[in-house]
Amino acid sequence: MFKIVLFFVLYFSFSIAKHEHYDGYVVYQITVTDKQQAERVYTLENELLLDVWLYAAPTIPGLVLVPGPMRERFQSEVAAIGDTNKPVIMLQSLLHAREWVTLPVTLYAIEKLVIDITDKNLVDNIDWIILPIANPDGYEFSHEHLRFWRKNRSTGHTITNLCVGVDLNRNFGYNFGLWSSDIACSEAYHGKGPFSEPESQAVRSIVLEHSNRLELYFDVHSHGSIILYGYGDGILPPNGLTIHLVAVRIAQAIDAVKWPSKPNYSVGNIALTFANVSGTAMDYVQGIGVPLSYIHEMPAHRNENNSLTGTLVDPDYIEQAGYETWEGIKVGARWVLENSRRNKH
Ligand SMILES: *[C@@H]1O[C@H](CO)[C@@H](O)[C@H](O)[C@H]1NC(C)=O
Ligand SMILES: *[C@@H]1O[C@H](CO)[C@@H](O)[C@H](O)[C@H]1NC(C)=O
Ligand SMILES: *[C@@H]1O[C@H](CO)[C@@H](O)[C@H](O)[C@H]1NC(C)=O
Ligand SMILES: CC(=O)N[C@H]1CO[C@H](CO)[C@@H](O)[C@@H]1O
Ligand SMILES: [Zn+2]
Repeated sequence: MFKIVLFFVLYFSFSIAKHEHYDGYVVYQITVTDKQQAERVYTLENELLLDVWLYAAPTIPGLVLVPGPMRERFQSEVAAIGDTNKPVIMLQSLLHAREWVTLPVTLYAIEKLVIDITDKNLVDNIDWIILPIANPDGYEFSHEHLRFWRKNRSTGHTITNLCVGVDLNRNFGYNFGLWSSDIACSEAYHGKGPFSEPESQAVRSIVLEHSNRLELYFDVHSHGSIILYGYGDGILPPNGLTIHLVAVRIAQAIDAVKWPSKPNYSVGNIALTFANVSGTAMDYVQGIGVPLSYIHEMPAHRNENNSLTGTLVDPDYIEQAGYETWEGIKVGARWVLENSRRNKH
């Protein structure tokens, strides 16, 4: 019957108040083959209180926003042909609040998947999950108060609330607490326990919901011009060679279009390149069996080596940041299409 595609998931569950309305909403792309099917979408619009962004016609796929509680009914109405076999790729930015230059990367990807589609096979054959602001309260705080705020804004870690916030990229349940700080005032404070924070819980639930199809997890940070992979204790996953190879290809694709003033990307295991780390989202996702999981560190602002000023954003670089990183993401996506676990049987 219909061909529906999970287009993107609006995980606004921890967004600021005016967006709470969209908690759990999902946007589906619908392809219809005849007029009757197109009319069926009209009737579903009223039955299920759908918000139709774009009506489907036999020549044009439609876009439909489905409220969370209606997802199951919507899927059973139209999803009999629905494709739940596609690989999933997840892109994420702003887990660390101050790393503003990571946002253009995910927004540019959305642009290339929804508006300015030049690689249709990546749209048609992959389900993309994009979480542009993984740490919304910290991000807002870095705009309103302290530009270099990194953590989330959770309280209750000290008696007087002198120090606020947990480093979300130390709060995930992999090697939790081994090489992070238990001091609330530290920038690398890991929180009261693994997944103590709603933001890391939200990422976990997205990842677990799609774990059997999730092939590539790409967590964008700033800065360092480096693509990092697990594990944070220096032990390589069994497919470490593949993880490294795909990262090199992604890096080379970005290098080919980067600004000449920026260094080439490098690639490596995070512990061997920097230091042992624990509780990263990357390691957690790798650890549940997702084949490719990366931290992608964007180039430093004006090649600054300082960990704070390197995260600043040159307005001229914003579009380039999105463009060049998408060149790399596409390479990863194509690799997934050719090698996903689904193709192996
Ligand atoms: C990093 O973790 C590995 C594995 O647990 C351990 O052997 C090594 O000593 C650690 N390195 C540091 C600097 O703590
Ligand atoms: C950067 O990478 C390109 C291609 O990957 C290579 O040709 C070039 O020599 C590299 N530059 C440096 C400085 O290593
Ligand atoms: C950052 O460090 C690199 C390597 O040491 C050096 O080449 C570069 O000039 C430094 N950048 C700045 C802005 O100092
Ligand atoms: C997303 C989320 O849970 N944000 C919380 C961060 O911490 C502040 C302060 O405790 C809460 O008000 C937010 O709800
Ligand atoms: Zn970061």
